[in-house]
Amino acid sequence: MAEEVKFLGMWASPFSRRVELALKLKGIPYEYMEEDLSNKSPLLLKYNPIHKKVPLLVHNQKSVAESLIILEYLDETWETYPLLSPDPYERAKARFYAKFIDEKLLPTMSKLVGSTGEGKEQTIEEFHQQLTILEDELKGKQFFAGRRIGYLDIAANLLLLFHMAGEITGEKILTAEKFPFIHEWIESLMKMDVVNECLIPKEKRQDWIELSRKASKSASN
Ligand SMILES: N[C@@H](CCC(=O)N[C@@H](CS)C(=O)NCC(=O)O)C(=O)O
Repeated sequence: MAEEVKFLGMWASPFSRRVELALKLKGIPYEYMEEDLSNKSPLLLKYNPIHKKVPLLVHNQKSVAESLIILEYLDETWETYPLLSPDPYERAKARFYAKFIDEKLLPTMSKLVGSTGEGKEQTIEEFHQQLTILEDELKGKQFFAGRRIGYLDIAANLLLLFHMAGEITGEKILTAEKFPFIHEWIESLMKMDVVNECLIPKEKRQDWIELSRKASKSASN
């Protein structure tokens, strides 16, 4: 049976970009459907009635939600370009840090995007402590997964996007002096065509920064 893969995403969504990168690395043919999150499609509401969020994968009419779960599903379903190591301990570590990124780093990052003045220094300090954990994990390696990018490198795309935002706003918090390994990791990723194809398009980056600021403000209200 021919595989039918639909991927519902949204251009500014970092979680959608994770799925896009995994699909491309694995060479899986798919149909991309851009969602308007202010007017969600019947397909999204039907297949993701619990969260109603993107990204969403619909594989032969079966839906899978949540970006990290989608990455694992893709890896278990398609053998091409394995994202997770065959070693159980390496897999456990990759999952642990991906969870750390979503549960700890992301809220700090969102706080930083929306914050000015009071409390910002403290948030930067918190962010630096969290980055140090990832810096240590990356020490001595080109990528989190070793010599090529894998599951955790894809999950850590939030760092890449944060760095990209800093290049535009001039606010450089993630510096090469403080975080040489993360910086080198970013530089290596930015040299890869497939990664660049899965970033926010250049002409939309200013809009994306505005959207992120609005989202972080409404989350903190
Ligand atoms: N934990 C989810 C987060 C997904 C998420 O927050 N998606 C946002 C776009 S970036 C969304 O669809 N928001 C729509 C809404 O909240 O109604 C994942 O990893 O996929």
